[in-house]
Amino acid sequence: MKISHASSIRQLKNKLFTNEIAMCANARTNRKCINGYSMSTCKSLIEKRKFIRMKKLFIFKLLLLVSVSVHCSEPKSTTSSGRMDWWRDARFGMFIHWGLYSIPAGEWKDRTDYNEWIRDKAEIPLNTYNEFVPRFNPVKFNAGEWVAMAKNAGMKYIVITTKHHDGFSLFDSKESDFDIMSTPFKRDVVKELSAACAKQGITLCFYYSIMDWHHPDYLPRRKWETNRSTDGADMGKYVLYMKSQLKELLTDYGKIGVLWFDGEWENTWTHELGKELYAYCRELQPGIIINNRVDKGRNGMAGFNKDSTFCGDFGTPEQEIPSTGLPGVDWESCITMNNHWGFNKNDHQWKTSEELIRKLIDSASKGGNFLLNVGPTPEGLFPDESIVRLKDIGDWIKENGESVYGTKAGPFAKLDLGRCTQKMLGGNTILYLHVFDWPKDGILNLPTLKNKIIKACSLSNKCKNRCPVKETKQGISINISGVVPSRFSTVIALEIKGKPILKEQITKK
Ligand code: H79
Repeated sequence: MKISHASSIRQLKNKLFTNEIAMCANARTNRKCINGYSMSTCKSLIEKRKFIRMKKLFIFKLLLLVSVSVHCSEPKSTTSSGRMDWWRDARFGMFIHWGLYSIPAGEWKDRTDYNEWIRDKAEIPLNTYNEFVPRFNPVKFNAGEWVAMAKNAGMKYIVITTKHHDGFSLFDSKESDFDIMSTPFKRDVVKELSAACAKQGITLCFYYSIMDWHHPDYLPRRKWETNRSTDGADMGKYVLYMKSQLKELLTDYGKIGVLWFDGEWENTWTHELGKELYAYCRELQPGIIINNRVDKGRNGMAGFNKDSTFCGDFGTPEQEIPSTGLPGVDWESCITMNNHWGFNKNDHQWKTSEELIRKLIDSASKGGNFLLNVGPTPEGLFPDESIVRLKDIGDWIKENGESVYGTKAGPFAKLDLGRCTQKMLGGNTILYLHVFDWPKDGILNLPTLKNKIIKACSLSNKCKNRCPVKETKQGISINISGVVPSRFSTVIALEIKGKPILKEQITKK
């Protein structure tokens, strides 16, 4: 898919539009037509122009369709289109799981461990689940505050659940009454988030579930849902419904960064449907990035199937960071802060700030993105535990962000000291050494590099003091005994000349 098609269309549209307005204004007000043409010549010129415009737009649209349908994934080596660039540089985003399921907060009858799957797991009949609609009134919701918390944590994009498996639309959808406008809240929270994101420079992205436990045409029903009739249910009609909703989402909310599909694994969803949906969304927003769950190319929770015939721009490991990354493809690990995506008031098993920061580093060191989840309360607030962790991550990012943003996977297979990310700067490379285990003797040991070493310093004091570096046959040793460790993870920046060339691969675990 070439981005130039889209911009050419836009340019062409603008040009014709401006000309036409000028001519029409003259014709309508019966003033003299431009360039001294008579009124009839002017009117026929307008008609002619309209025809040319339609013809050109048709050809461009056709080209666009062809190129979109041919390429339904973005190989990692592609640098020309630039479509993935912002996302590759961003490295860190916020997932938000919010909907009707936030109201029971994980509790139903005698159990307290439910989540956004509560309707299915607790086998709640549709009519009973619908009773959450008049109870959804998150009066404390403030889009600006949510976006600011993501931004201050160093996140560059937000993925919000516009519709989860329960089928509830968190946005104002003309296609469904099972949406936020039917709740007492009656505010399009997605619209408010899109305005806040635009204001604060954060890229808004949409999660959208293919599986839908509410729409009458979606098939199959849940196994336990024996009294919900399937008479007349038509998956084809459901696909049209999805497309109409996606059209709303991709036309009324500005430029969207990523479409994050999910719930694609039931056998009513096929590769052909996935391919078509990918092309459809790219047609609506040519620059959009779409995850691999639009199609069937996902390998369970590992989130990636090597077969490149499947559509999708990136793999989606869920609740895990692949041990050696996913070589040759883009990927993003999505992880919860506790053990649930949607709000669960009894889940107190929070990962520590240090664990979360190290997961971000781990993902970046393997060339992947990190999408960290928040499950807001039914009142519209982030849980306090999430707020504390976001603040800690933000503090670490303020000092060490350059070791994450715009970096690539480090060159070493495995490092005893922790992790490594890298970035080219002019003709040099900065190797960011993330020290997870502080060496007792104050010496960081690295494998030998063929490159000339320029300097080593710590980001914790803004690289004001240099760390002495020694090169021996065994490798490189950096003396960090004078460095004051950072609170969660210390970063040593090692600058070398050129691209890193390893003398030997480290094999130790
Ligand atoms: O939105 C959150 C979860 O609700 C959702 N994905 C995250 C981002 C999610 N949906 N399902 N699951 C999590 C777990 C589903 C697992 C399974 Fe399967 C579905 C097991 C068998 C079918 C997917 C497909 C994993 C293996 C095959």
